Amino acid sequence: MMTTLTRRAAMSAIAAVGLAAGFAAPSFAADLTFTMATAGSETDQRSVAMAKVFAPMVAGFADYKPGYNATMFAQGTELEAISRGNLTMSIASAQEMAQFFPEFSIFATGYVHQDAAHQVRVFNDALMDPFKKKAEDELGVKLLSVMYLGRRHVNLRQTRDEVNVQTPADLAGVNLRMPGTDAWQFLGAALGASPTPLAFSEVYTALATGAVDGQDNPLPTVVDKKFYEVTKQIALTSHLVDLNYIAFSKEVWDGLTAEQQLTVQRAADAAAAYGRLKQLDLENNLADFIRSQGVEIYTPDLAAFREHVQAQYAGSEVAATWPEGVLDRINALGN
Ligand code: KDO
Repeated sequence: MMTTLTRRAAMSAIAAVGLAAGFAAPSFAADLTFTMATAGSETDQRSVAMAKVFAPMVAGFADYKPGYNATMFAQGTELEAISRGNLTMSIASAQEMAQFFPEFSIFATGYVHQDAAHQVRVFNDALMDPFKKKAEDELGVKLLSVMYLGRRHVNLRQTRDEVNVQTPADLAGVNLRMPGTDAWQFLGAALGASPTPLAFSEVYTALATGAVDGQDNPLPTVVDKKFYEVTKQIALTSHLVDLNYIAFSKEVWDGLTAEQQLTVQRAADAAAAYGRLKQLDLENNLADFIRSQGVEIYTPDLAAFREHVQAQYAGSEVAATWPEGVLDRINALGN
């Protein structure tokens, strides 16, 4: 089999001959195409990181073909698509992984991860090895790196005069859109709200029409998707320091040379690091803009939320799926 370098050299030689003979130069085509599906927009920092950092790093042997806004695969179906060989990569959530392996819900549990650095320590710790191995062996999905989505907060249509969110009791009867998996719905209920499953692509319209009272996402997403146009308040609950995995087809991975695998791994880590910094920067600097759009932002009783949410998980069916000792190990990696 021709190596990439010799193939490139051969292509250049063909191009030179073609040019000398007066033909147009054939365009260089990469050996592979990495398709990547996400529900996120093109301007979401995770998408930007993949396009600006990951794609150029693998360009020597692979074309990167992203599909944004769930246009390539519906939100939540990407992992199955990878598993079936119909997709190379996705920006996958722990909640989606939990659909296949319920124990992944531990990484989707309220008030477990403390910040972006904690997420990275957890992902790179040996505690993740059995999770990663199971995903590879049983789903054919390799988790390359961890991306930072951010601190999720409660973002409502109602003004603060109508609903003043101080404790979970204040969310009683609030119809809160959450993404459509069990792990998400459990979290919504644990917050004290009435969770409603809905695809990300439908959230703006649902808020605009009043089909839901609110949604939860980090501040950069509120701005990227213009949710501030159709909401009136954000209670900074920080109930989930949310992450995504750069999920990659194990089958495609196994077909790569060792050198290509190293490049893909480095490209994923570099993209995750770039996206993390960009997202943190946005997260720290968007509050004023959101306020200027007429949305009130305030901090509720965080201790009340943390206590209530943790109490809902303790002894639950969700927590029963967590391997012995893993929560302690995650906590030990905290600050
Ligand atoms: C969402 O649907 O609210 C969510 O934020 C869930 C995340 O896991 C992630 O899938 C994200 O959407 C999409 O990438 C769009 O930002």
